[in-house]
Amino acid sequence: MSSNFKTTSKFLSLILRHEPETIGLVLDDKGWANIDEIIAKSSRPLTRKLIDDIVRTNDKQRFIISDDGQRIRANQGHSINVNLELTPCTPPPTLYHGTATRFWGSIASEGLKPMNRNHVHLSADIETAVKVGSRHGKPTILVIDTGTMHAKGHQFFQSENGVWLTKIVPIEYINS
Ligand code: HQG
Repeated sequence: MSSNFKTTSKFLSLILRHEPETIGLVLDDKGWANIDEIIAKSSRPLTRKLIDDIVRTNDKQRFIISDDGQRIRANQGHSINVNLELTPCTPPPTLYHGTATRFWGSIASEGLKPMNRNHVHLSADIETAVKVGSRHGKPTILVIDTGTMHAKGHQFFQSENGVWLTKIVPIEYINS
């Protein structure tokens, strides 16, 4: 991936998940932004082709373009409040959460919280969880008893790009 690709992808994550106001953009209540408006307001050299190429080739399929081709939104990871219209679904019996060892003390006392995002993010496989945890430091993998959580009434969602989401994970469902 070229560095222009990477920095533009990060820029799209920033404006579509966290701070649209940095370029004077307003997302609708479902998180969509008009692509021509992004291109017009961005101070970066953005083109429609570059955006299309990033959406198509993004390693984690972070973004999606609307059926009419005019709008774009992030599939997950928001800190701003958007309605992604996610449908509750049944998770596999076990999911994984990759975090850093330095967070364990706090997690052990209060469970997993969404922190700055709207959901706690869970991975279907250990390899992905290691990558997620490594972003924060020395990784540690928490094994989540999602089967029991779901049976006890906790809701789970799967984003368009396959990330599992839930509001919180109380400590009794976490095995380290
Ligand atoms: C930790 C990436 C202390 C939590 C990834 C995590 C993911 C606590 C950090 C997505 C805590 C938040 C999300 C508590 C949770 N005390 N620390 N009670 N509860 N934490 O980045 O899950 O590349 O907001 O363990 O692939 O690391 O951006 O969440 O370490 O899917 O597309 O607080 O971001 O996707 O960190 O990552 P984050 P995350 P993208």
